[in-house]
Amino acid sequence: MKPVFVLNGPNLNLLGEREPQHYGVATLKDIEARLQAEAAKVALKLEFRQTNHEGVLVDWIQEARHAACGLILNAGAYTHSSIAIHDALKAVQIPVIEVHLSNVFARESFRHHSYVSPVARGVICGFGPQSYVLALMALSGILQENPPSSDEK
Ligand code: CA2
Repeated sequence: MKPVFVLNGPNLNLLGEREPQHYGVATLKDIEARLQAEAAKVALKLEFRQTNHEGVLVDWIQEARHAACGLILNAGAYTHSSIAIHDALKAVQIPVIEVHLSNVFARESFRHHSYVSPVARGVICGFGPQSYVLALMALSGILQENPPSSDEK
């Protein structure tokens, strides 16, 4: 089985350092460790990455088309601005779950629009690090219901 790609966008490398009122105290390494433990329970492999660069996210989304069985994406602030990421996701056949740590709808209005949501299978936001775990559980359910065909594995 191919891994699930978990892709994280700009500034998420700063988690745990500032803005705990929005993002909590866990670091991205803490989130990865927790998610790896949850993935092992449901027999999924994870490829967990972070970048501050929009084009790198686009490259990784394109890579996921062939190298991953599913995609969990926290595109950070690019969620609200990136048509390039929207277009890259349109070309993806595997299930994509959009995640956010914070409840973006309870924050500034510029965070209420997402270029990711229209091309995602579903969206989970507002549960802190648990958002990632819930996304993984959703993906695990989708993959159990619709297992990748043998040439997709
Ligand atoms: O809630 C989320 O997961 C977000 O994707 C986080 C982004 C934000 O732009 C989105 O609207 C919602 C921000 C990434 C983290 O930024 C930090 C900045 C300073 C310190 C810690 C994190």
